[in-house]
Amino acid sequence: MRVVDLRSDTLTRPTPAMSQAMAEAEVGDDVFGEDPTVNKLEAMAAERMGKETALFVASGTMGNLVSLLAHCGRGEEIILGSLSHTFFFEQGGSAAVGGIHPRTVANQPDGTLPLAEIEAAIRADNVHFPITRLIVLENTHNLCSGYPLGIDYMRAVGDIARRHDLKIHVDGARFFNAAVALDVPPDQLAAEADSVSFCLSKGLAAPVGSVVCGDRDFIARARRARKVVGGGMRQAGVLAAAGIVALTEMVDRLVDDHVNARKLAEGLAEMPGLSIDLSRIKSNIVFFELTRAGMTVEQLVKMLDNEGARMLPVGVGRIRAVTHYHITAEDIDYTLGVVSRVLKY
Ligand code: TLP
Repeated sequence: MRVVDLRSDTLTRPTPAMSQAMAEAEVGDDVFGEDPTVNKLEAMAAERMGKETALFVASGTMGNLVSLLAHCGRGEEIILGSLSHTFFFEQGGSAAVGGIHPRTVANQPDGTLPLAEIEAAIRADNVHFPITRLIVLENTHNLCSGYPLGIDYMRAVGDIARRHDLKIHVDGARFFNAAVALDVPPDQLAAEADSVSFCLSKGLAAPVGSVVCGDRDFIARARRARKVVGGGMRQAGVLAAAGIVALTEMVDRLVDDHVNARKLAEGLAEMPGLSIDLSRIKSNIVFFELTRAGMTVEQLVKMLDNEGARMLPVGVGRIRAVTHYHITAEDIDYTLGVVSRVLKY
């Protein structure tokens, strides 16, 4: 049976060019700093983000964890969104591993944290309080429909951070989706961030890996943190080789994923029993709600699955579909056919 799998862009498999680059990669021991392919990927990533240097890590979760460990000490506090991946989906790793205290601010539907609330969350100098060190933003924002945070918003947060001597970390798992959606160069979008972590293994289709970018001192601390969490990889050039292809060949095509997401959303909007706000479709993530009585989200997802269209139930009454490299415009037509058939049962 034909299966169109929209559960996540993490499902992407390496392209033929990636497989070839991996097979032919020149490698060395990266813990010794001697893997030329890792070094090349890190240099390319830093250049794209307009940062001094970079660090190749195993995953987005590891990228965020080592960044937080590099920015903060035990008992220090980060301000982050109540719906952020770092708060929601990373096992509270920065608290569990680093003793870093999370202070959440409610995300707005567009993924932002209200500026006044960020400011209000910053601790005064008082013996009772933890010390605020870092603001964590997410771009694009996964649980907020893949919304991109724009340059103006970044500048406003940058201004707060400067005034209070705080750092900014961006969980940019889908940072290139944000840059493409906003049509801005990634380095400009990253300009206010002290560190940005982006994933090679989501829409960019590499099999493994993320890259953390920042200044040399920060990356030196992140490198130590990576080692203590067991992320010192050896001949990691076989993975970095795919990452280089991802950065070279897979960024510009993200626009196709955004077009397909919109096409899917417009089709779903026509169907009775579903509710979707089309104004919220900005990148490759589509959230919609089931409004039809007598059917649960889990039942709907199961029926879709049986008919060859896979999506993910996320939160109460919500379903997520994510477009990516393996999803064509024709797959969207097929998916819409499946949804409409299933809803008629
Ligand atoms: N997100 C995954 C799941 O964990 C939910 C997905 O399918 O979307 N930051 C953001 C914004 C993410 O969306 C993810 C993964 C991560 C970090 C973590 O990346 P990995 O899975 O590489 O550790």
